[in-house]
Amino acid sequence: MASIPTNTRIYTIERFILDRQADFPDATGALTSLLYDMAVAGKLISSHTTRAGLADILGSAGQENVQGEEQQKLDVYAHRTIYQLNDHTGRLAVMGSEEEEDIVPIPEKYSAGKYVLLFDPLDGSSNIEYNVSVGTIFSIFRRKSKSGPGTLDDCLQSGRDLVAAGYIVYGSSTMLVYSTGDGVHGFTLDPSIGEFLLSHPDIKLPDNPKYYSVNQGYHRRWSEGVQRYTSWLQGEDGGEYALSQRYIGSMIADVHRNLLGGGVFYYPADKKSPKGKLRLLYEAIPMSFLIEQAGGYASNGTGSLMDVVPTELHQRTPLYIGNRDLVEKAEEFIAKYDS
Ligand code: AHM
Ligand code: MG
Repeated sequence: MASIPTNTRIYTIERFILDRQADFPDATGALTSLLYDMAVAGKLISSHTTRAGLADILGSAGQENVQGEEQQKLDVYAHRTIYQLNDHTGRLAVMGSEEEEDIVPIPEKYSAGKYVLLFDPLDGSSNIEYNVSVGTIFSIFRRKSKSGPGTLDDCLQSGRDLVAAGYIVYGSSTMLVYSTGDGVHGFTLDPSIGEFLLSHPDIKLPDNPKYYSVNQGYHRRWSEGVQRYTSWLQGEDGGEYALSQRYIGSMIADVHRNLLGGGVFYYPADKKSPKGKLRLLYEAIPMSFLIEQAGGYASNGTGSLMDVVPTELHQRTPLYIGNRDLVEKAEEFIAKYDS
């Protein structure tokens, strides 16, 4: 991995991504450009999310704003922004979005490329009206088909096949965090110059976790194993931590906080959602890749999420993600009490 220069405090994402490309002499630059386009998408979506509270003043979804343009719901805007930045570049064979039922083809008039882009345009979007952090999650795979338009099969790949994944969290500041498999790097958007600057090089989960994050309101819906695991995290049943509970209800923001502070986020299968709520391809797999790159682990409760090969685009999964020992403990409780 190219070393991170120490002679400057200003290290833009563009320079960082380009420096990484230098590690791969055969690289064509397509992945570099694709990552940079995701950073551009992040800036555009960020500028819209920060104006979300002005919707009533500037016109809400379905109405025209003062410029006579129709307002879009933010998640639709985020989807279209990512699509429009990527449909014509010749880098992608196909896309998939949590906002779309089926795969999102590249228009025939443009050439098909070698990569596949899957994204959740705005995770946690039900939080927007409360001014709570939301985020964009993306995954990049190599296509499996040889040529022509990309297929559903090109999208159904496991975390082990990922070329890159990342997220952009729109919080008190906007951060982009990504990995191409050589560690996890975080950039903070400086809105005054419109650039993402390297702020968190080579992120590793802290050894001493602080938080557990789960929707505790659903306690009665959980299995015995999940209930006992939660008590263990609280320091009962021989639990060694007595962690603090924090739950935003935006997976991206919850996992981001735990990545920096240490801890575990989980959304288990429960009586209401027997297969879990979160999406395997759009949410669980990319976050698992990032957490593994940061020294952690992600599981569906019985084994590594990185090994699960999706069979459907919108497949759901239980998710346990964070510090390895905490996630493995969830697997232990589930194996002991739920199987
Ligand atoms: P979304 O993709 O429709 O926004 O749903 C996913 C979100 C996650 O960000 C979050 O962890 C979860 O739903 C919250 O669900 P709940 O309100 O059931 O706790
Ligand atoms: Mg989502």
